[in-house]
Amino acid sequence: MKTAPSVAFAALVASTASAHSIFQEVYVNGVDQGHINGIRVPTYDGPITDVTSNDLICNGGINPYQQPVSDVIISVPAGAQVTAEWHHTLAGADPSDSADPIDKSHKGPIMTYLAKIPNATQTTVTGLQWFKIYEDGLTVSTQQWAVDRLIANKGKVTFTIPSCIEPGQYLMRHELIALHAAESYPGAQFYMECAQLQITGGGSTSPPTVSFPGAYKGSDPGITINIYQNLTSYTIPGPSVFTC
Ligand SMILES: *[C@@H]1O[C@H](CO)[C@@H](O)[C@H](O)[C@H]1NC(C)=O
Ligand SMILES: *[C@@H]1O[C@H](CO)[C@@H](O)[C@H](O)[C@H]1NC(C)=O
Ligand SMILES: [Cu+2]
Repeated sequence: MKTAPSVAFAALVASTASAHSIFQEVYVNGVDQGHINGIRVPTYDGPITDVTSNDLICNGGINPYQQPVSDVIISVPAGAQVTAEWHHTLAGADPSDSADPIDKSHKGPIMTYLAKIPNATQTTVTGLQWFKIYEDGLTVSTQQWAVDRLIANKGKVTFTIPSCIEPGQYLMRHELIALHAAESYPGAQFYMECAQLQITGGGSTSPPTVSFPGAYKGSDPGITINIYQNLTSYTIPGPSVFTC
């Protein structure tokens, strides 16, 4: 039987209105850094939908941070493999929750950015210069999204810290965009948290950077999109991934 798309769409949005997610744990070369250690986590798992908001930088704001905000700075050798782990709520993994790590309706891309910062625990996050180190979008041949892979991997996403960047303190902005309601803007749901890193080793390369807010527009083809069709391409928002 055929259901009118608008009815199916409305039902989907209603049934998944609170099935959100929080990036809440970091692993460095496979070593667990501890639950919510070194990450600015909000208590509420809801999205940011305004690409011009300062809340798009490191969340917080309309989703207030869990207090006290972690003062841990995670040490990461340049070139290391970092794993980010997401769960539906701050309580962590819950195998009995069908929306953990995130509801399967929340299809979309996953990205990681870094920005140098004088002090990784400082409150101010405006004015930083960001570069993208990882992105995963849509596999067209299977119509599998990065979020489908995240769910299959029980909330974990692994990527590499570039080996040539300068040592120092950084924020790592790890982001998931859910596109289930993205047919018009605002509609896409931006989920992100920032981890506090001390990158060691490395080199002296300064990648080209973008600003948040600023890097995304509501009209970006990867932000305003109807995903309820067989897509022949998907353009991940933001700059291209920096490689050494
Ligand atoms: C870094 O920022 C935190 C939070 O504002 C502050 O407590 C700490 O003293 C700062 N560290 C340095 C070295 O300035
Ligand atoms: C996408 O294509 C597959 C295989 O041709 C088809 O079964 C499916 O119904 C299509 N989905 C949509 C949303 O058009
Ligand atoms: Cu949600």
